[in-house]
Amino acid sequence: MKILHSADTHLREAGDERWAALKVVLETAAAQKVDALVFSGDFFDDPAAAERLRPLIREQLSGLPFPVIILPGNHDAEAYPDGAFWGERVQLLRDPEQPFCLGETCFWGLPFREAGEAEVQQLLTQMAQRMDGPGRHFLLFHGELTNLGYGWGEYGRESRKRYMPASLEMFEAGPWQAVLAGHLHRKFAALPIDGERYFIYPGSPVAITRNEIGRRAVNLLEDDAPPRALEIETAYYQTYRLRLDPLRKPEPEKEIRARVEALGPGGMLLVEASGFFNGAAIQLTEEQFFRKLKSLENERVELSRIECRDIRRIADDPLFRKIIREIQNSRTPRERSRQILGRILQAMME
Ligand SMILES: [Mn+2]
Repeated sequence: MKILHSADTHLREAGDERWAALKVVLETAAAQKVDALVFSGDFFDDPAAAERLRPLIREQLSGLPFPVIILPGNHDAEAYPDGAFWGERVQLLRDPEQPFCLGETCFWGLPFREAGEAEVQQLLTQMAQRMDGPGRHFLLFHGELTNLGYGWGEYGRESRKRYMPASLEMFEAGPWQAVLAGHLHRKFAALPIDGERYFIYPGSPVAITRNEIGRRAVNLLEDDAPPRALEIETAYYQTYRLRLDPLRKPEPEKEIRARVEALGPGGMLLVEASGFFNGAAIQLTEEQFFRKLKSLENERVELSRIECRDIRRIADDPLFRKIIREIQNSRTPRERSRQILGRILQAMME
């Protein structure tokens, strides 16, 4: 049995980067010849998007060689009204008592609802009791794992509410083979429940906010092997700290270009620029340098922070020149001398 597991696509409209990510996930599932594709919540960003996209989703998910199993999450808990048709291969897990089974393997879903930790515990106990038959069971869950200690930002959300909180220990008692979870956007995370069983967050398959750094992945589960993060080519952010060296001519264009070239096709660079430059040497004021950095922004580059300072006031100070000579003569490694110099500059500027 081979399962591809994703979550948190947060679909809003056809044709955007999230829509493109859905297509990549479908192609990946087909290429991997999986037996089932699972989406553990927040397939849609909101019920209105689900209503709008239904005919297109039906088209996208038709003719697939595998079933698509969808669990409602906190964003799309109300997105699947009775009687709505999503396509003949789509299996909605809206009822915790009704699993979808492929032969001996059953997928059970705990659809999102407003519940505190005690209630989640109770729901899990009830679900565990239902899985008394033979065969393998998978639990689909959309909520936050309290053990991770992540803040609300990692879940890609705007409000600070808690969503179906549960601790890893709460999943120990059930007979499930694995917990296929959703809600954590940040990145792929496979946490051992005990022995060979895992609780897995695949991470969002496309960056939903700027908190989702790094290439996106889906979870590939095959028989008894541990879960595997399979990287996919979708839109994502990468951060880059551009640190200016006060002793060298700043070449932000060149450095940023090199970083962009190293990104995958969907990569967008978030640049945090800091450090010191000698404005007199490059004939730019602080404002002009700031504008020059801003002008490097394009559809793949964003200057998320600019903390660069002009040191022309002290660049010709005899004491400063002396310090530089000493550092240069001391054969201190470049990175270390840049740090030392940074501290000295900081003190002198103040
Ligand atoms: Mn989400």
